[in-house]
Amino acid sequence: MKIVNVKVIVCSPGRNFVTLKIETDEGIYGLGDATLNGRELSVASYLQDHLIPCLVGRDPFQTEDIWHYFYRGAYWRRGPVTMTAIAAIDMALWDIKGKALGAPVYNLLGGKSREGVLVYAHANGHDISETIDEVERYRDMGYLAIRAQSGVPGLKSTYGVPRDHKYYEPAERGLPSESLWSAEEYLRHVPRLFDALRNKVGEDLHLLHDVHHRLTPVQAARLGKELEPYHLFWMEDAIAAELQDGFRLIRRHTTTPLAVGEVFNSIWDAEQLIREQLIDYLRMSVVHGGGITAMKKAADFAAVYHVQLGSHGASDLSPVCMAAALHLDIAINNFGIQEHMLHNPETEETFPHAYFFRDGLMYPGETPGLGVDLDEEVAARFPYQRAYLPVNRKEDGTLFHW
Ligand code: GCO
Ligand code: MG
Repeated sequence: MKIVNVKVIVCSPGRNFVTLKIETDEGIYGLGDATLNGRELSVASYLQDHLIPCLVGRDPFQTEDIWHYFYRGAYWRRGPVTMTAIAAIDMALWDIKGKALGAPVYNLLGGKSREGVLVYAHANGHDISETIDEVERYRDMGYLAIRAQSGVPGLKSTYGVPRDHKYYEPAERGLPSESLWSAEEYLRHVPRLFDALRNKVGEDLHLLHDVHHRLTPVQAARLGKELEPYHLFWMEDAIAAELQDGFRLIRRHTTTPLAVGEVFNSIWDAEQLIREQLIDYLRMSVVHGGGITAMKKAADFAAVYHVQLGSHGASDLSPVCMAAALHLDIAINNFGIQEHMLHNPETEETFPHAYFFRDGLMYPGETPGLGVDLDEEVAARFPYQRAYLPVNRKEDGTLFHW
């Protein structure tokens, strides 16, 4: 089999997605997600201008060699743009391999280690009582694990909470908006949120929380400690993790489980965190972590240190990535949980898929390959629109982590 044609499809059914389609001389094609939120066109260009010319003519079964060709062969390594582009190629090749062999991709990765994939939903509200209502709504939909975020008194906008009452989507059309941050207000508020939530929903529901990189190590240690009575499934991205050593301090002070890594793009971003057992869950995703080939190895490395996978699955990761994540999640032994943020109806129409949700778990389906398609006619109705994630400042104007 030979790769004969490769195209990049950029569409915006409510938000931007970049999809790679690799076509072969046998009529089989594969899809890969290449979406990097707010930087979509850079990945499209990296693919179009630099990778696709080297891909045409190759045997799509050579996933390992092709991965190394683009990783080592570029000389310049790592980085979100590069690794997202490599990931898209890798996903599409696994999709082709599965279709050609008549096998769902999970069967090529070791088969099913479990019947279904535990997922967590997103509940958010402008205040504690709205957040509690949302948690209960998701619990009624069957979710067994729910992330809870709430507006912070004194702050105009907060990560994870939509401005209006619509569904949360951090990227906004136009130029970046700015939000204001106060660690003091936030640190006072979050323990109250989880105290109220546990009182209302009891102990059985898994509760999660995302700090979104905004604390210092000692502040994160304090929050983790104060949240201990509420038994969180995890506290996510407590600090900005470039400084992997920062997690040592947090770990020393709290038994609240720690998750990190949605912005990581290589195992080297997490190597120390995993080797020193400073985290419990690795959040790196198939789309930003270099594809199925790279993520299977990252999961196997993490397994040695009893770290589990808890992949990023926000709405900016397309249904192609969600399908790839579910095939990996169901296959590996050290799976923990998968994020599941619902896509809007336009996105669902653009990307028909075999995966589904039932009673708190997700299933990749039995279709050969990844089990996801792209309806190009529908996609053409939704052209690209420039959009950015917000930027964040401290109250005195200092630019901070968003
Ligand atoms: C999450 C994330 C998202 C990201 C978004 C960035 O845990 O789902 O933190 O909300 O901010 O995916 O593109
Ligand atoms: Mg997050």
